[in-house]
Amino acid sequence: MKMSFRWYGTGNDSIKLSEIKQIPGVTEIVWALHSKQPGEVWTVEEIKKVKDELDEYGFGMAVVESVNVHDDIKTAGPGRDKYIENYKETLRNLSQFGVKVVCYNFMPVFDWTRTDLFHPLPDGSTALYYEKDKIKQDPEEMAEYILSETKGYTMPGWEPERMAHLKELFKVYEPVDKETLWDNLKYFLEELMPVCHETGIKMAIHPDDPPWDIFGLPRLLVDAESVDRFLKMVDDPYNCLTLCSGSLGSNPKNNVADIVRKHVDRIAFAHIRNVKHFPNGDFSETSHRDCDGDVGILDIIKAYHDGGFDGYIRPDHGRHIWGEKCRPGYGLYDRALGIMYILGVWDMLDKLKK
Ligand code: CS2
Ligand code: MN
Repeated sequence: MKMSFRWYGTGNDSIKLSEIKQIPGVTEIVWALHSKQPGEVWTVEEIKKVKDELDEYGFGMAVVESVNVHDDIKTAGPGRDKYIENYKETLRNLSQFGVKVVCYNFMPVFDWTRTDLFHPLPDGSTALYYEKDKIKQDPEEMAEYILSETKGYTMPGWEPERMAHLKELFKVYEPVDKETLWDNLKYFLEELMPVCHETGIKMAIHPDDPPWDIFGLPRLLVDAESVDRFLKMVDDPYNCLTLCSGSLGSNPKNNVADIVRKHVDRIAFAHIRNVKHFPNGDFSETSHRDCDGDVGILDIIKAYHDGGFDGYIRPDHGRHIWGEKCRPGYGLYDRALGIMYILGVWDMLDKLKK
C-alpha cells in the first residue's frame, strides 16, 4: 500500500508541500492541473512544472485526481471523439512523468454534492453534511451555495464556468437516461483501453457521491451490483476503481468491505472516508476513526490488508479542526490524523501477520 495525500497545487491550496512532508508515511502526492477545463489537453510543459515542485520534496506523482471528462463524452455530444482524442493525448503526456493511475468520475453535471460544507459537529469541529430535504432545492441555488462557500478555491466538478451555463447543461443531459450513460461510459473506456495498455496507466473511476440519483440526473456507480456491472462491462485490468468508502458508504445498505474483498485486484486507488448515517437519510462526514462513523473503516482496512493491496491509498475528506481555514474537506490536520489512524491499523495488521 502506498500512502498519498491530495494537494491542489501552489497558490490553490492552503497547505504547503513542506507541511505534507512532515506527515509520516506519505510518499505520493495526488495532484491535478486544476486550471484546466474538462476536455483540454494537459501539456508536457505544464506537467513538468508540477514534477519539478514535487521532486524538491521527494514526492512521487503517480496518481492524478482527476482528469475530468467533458460533458460531450458523457452525453455523446458533437465533440465526443475530439475530446476522447484529447484525453488520450493527456494520458500519453502523463505517462512520461511516471503517472500510473488516473482517477475520474462519470457523474452528470455535478461532482460530489453536499448541503452544508461547514456543519458543526458536537466536538466543535465542522464537516461536510448532507441534508436530504435541502437537496430538493433548485440546482442553480445549490450551485450558488457551493460557489459562495468555496470562493477563492477551485472545486472540481463545480467550475464557475460550467455552473454559469447550468440550464443549458441540464438540457444537454435531458435525453441521457441511465442506460445511455452506461453506453457512453463503455464507449469512452473501450476507446481508452489500448492507450492504457500502451502507457501503463490505469483508469480508476470514482463512484457517485452521494450514491443515488439527484436533481433527476442518473448516477451509475452506486452499489455492489453497479460496481460488478462496471468491471464486467469493460473487463480489462486497466479498467479499475477508485474505491471511495465514504461515497458508497453514504448508503447504509452498501457494505464497502465486501466490495473491497471481491474486487481488490481491480482497485487502483483507495479513498478512506468515514460517514455517520442518521435515521432520516441525512449523513455527516466524520473523523476517520471507526467508531465515529458507520462505514466500517476497520473492516475496510482489514479487507485491503488481507487482499494484499499494493495500490495507492489516501485519506479522503477530513473535518475542519483547530480553526484551520482550508478548502472544504481538504484541511491538513484532520487528514493527517486520518493517515496516522490508517497507518496505525495497517502496521498492526502487518505485525500480527508475522
Ligand atoms: C473526491 C471526489 O473530494 C471528493 O469527494 O473524492 O470529488 C473526486 O475527486 C472526484 O469525484 C473524482 O473525479
Ligand atoms: Mn472520494
